[in-house]
This record gives sequence, structure tokens and C-alpha cells, in this order.
Amino acid sequence: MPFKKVSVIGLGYIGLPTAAVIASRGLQVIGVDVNQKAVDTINAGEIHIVEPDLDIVVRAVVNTGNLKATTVPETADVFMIAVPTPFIEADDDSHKPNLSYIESAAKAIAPVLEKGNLVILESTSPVGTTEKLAAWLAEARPDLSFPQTKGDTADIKVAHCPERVLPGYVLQELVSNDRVVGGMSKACSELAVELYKIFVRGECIITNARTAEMAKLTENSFRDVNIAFANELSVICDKLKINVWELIELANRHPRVNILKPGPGVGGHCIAVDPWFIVDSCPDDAKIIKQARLTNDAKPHYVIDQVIKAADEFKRPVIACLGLAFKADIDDLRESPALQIVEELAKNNIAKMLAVEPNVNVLPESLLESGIESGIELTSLEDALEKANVVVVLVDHKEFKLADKMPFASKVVIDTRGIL
Ligand code: SAJ
Repeated sequence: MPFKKVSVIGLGYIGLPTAAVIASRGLQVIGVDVNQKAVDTINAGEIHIVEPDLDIVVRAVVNTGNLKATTVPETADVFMIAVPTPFIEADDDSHKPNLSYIESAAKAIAPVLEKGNLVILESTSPVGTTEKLAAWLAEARPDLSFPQTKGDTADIKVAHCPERVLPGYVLQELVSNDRVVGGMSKACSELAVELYKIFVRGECIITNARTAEMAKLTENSFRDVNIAFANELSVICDKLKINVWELIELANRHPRVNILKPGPGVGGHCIAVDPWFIVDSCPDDAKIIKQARLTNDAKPHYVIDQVIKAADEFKRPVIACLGLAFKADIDDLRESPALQIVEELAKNNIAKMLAVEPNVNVLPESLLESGIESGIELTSLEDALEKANVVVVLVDHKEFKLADKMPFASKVVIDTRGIL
């Protein structure tokens, strides 16, 4: 095997599980992160992120000595970069990709690169980023040759292999998903495939770096456009007095129709972000992709208006919001449309607010901030259903889907997830 030691740069939601899975296959893995606290936590055999069963795998590979975390890169056979690619912060919602984490990773590993190394970019990236990564590396190491000038004979091989795992199922999907491997040359792709074959049971399909970058953006944009279609239908159906859930179920009985589910908006760190990278590259052409983003981002405001109208009917309205997470059966509240809706309703101070979130024990800071005079209480489903006159279903957690539906009958219910 050409690889003995693998370095994973960025120990977050993708990097840490990837590092742990490779270490569990017996390779020596060095995890690098700028966050000293995360490094210390991992070296103690613990984890700083939420992902089912990840703690067990990390503890095992730290105990065997196969995974070690550090803040300072060291030599290795392979460097896998799994750092964030957020937006550049701006007041004008311009949604421009921020590649500074990739650039910093390139600068951090450049001094320890050796002839024969493989560098893989796993971060979801705008088209052309792998070429930029190779250029940053080449600039820092003029003594080594890179594929943009030397092709297959380059000293360093560079490839893009986008992560495609679903939060909540990362350990399974890391192994079972097919991988798109986009090398900057044929030799780069072939070497990267050898690495993935160590832990991937799915197929590894070779393409070029630009196509691999676009493939990842396309997958998430496809889902965003499909959800936007469902969200648009939900608004149209409200106006036409049609049950959108029944409608979609009927339409999906057609052998070539598969509409996703409407909801309170699209959250998470990927689907609401990645389509903008396509829009940024081709603003005049990515019309449907951009409109889908705008449609999905508008949905929380539509739900807020519905709730305000419903609460207006009561003298002393009590609103129960079921779910705060960005999707079902996880405790991740970041980038959550449910949380956004609850925050804005609470700030309106129109009602007593109750929140039910079976996956957390305390309310997030944003809900405890000043400006929310009426207060907001985290409570049980039973308590909320007893006290509320308006119930808003924001997340289809299993606890809500399986609950007795009788207590809902006497309430005004706004069910954004169709659990009723
Ligand atoms: N949602 C709906 N209706 C649906 C499906 C989803 O409203 O029918 C909402 C969810 O409630 C959530 C958001 O969309 O707020 C995103 O959830 P998700 O489960 O569709 O996706 P993520 O963001 O957790 O993970 C996605 C996955 N991409 C695809 O399924 C194409 C995952 O495979 C990627 O690896 C991940 O993005 C990523 O890291 O890019």
C-alpha cells in the first residue's frame, strides 16, 4: 500500500469522522485543527461535535494510538483537506464563497509536503477551487512540481473528492456512498482512488477536478430546487384550499414524479449554501437555482405570517412551537429555519411562547437574548399541548410523529411538516 500515514486537515463534521474511519482501518492518522480545544478533546478520546456513534470510533482509535490530533501539520503520505467553505461576510447578502480556510490549509501543509504526496480537497467548493489550491501549494513550494504544469509526472498529486455524507448517518455513508474522484491528472485520480478503496465500499468514479466540484454543487442544488418546488406548491395549495401532502402523495404515484417535502424552509450548512456557489460563478445563467434559494429562504417568513394571523384570533395567545432543530431527529440547531421562526415570533412579543425540542436540554442563547419580553419556555410536548391555543409543527421529530394526535384536535394547528 502506498499510504502509511494520512493527515486530515480540519477536524469538524467531515474531517473527524473521516480521520477516525481511516484510523480504524489500521493507518496512522494525524488530525490537524487550529482549534486547540478540539485537539485536546480528541486526544482525550472524546468528541466536540454531535454525530451518532462517532464517540465510540474516536475513543477506540485514540486508544490504539492510530489517531492523534495536533495544531501543527507534520509530514504524511496524504493530506485530506476538510475545512469550511462559508460565505464572505457582507452586509449586502452577496453570498460570495470564502476560500480563506482552504488557502490557510494550503499554506499550513506546504512546508511539510514531500515528493510523492497526495493532496485531496474534500471541502465543498466552487468550480476552480482545486486549481487554486494547487496554485497556492506551488507558490509556497517552488522546489516541487505540481499537476497544473507537469500533469501525470508531477511530484505532488492533487485531487478533489467532495464529501457527500448525510449528517446523522455519517459513519454509514462514509463507507457505503459512491465517491466522485476528480484528479488534476489521470495519475492524481488513480492515486486518490487507491486511498478511498481502503475504507469505501461504494464505487469510486473518476472524473476531472472541475466536474467533481460541480457534481457536489449540483447534488445539493437539485435537492434545493426540488424542495423549493414543494414549498411553492404548499403556498399555492394553501390559497387553493388543497392539502399539499395529499397532493404530493398522489402526484408521486406517477412513475416518473418524485417531489420532496415542503417544510418551514431549508436549513443546515450545505443545501442552503452550495447553490449560491453556482450562482456566484454564473449569475446570468443560474436562474432556477437562484430562485429556488430565494423561494426556500422566504418560507420561514410565510410561516411566521401564518402564526401571527392565527394568534391574532386569541385574547391571550399561547403558541407552542414543536421542534427547533434544522431537521428531524438531530440536535443541530445551527442554520435552522425552525429556530429562525421561533426567534422572530418571540421577538414580536405577541404571545406566550413555548418550545418543545426533545433533543436539547437548554434553549439556545439566541432565544434568551434581550428583546424577548414575554419569555420563552422549553417544555414537554404534553405540557405544551395542554397550555397552547396555537400549535406550530416545525420539525418532524419521531416524538411528534408518534404522539397521540387527539390533543391537537382542539388547537389551531399550523403543521409545516405534514405530521398530522
Ligand atoms: N428538507 C425539506 N424537505 C425535504 C428534505 C429536506 O424541507 O424533502 C429540509 C430539511 O428539513 C433541512 C434541509 O432541507 O432543513 C436539508 O436537509 P437534508 O437532509 O436534505 O440535507 P443535509 O443538509 O443534512 O445534507 C445534504 C445532503 N445532500 C443531499 O442529500 C444531496 C448530504 O448528502 C450532503 O453530504 C450534505 O448536504 C453536505 O455536506 O453537503
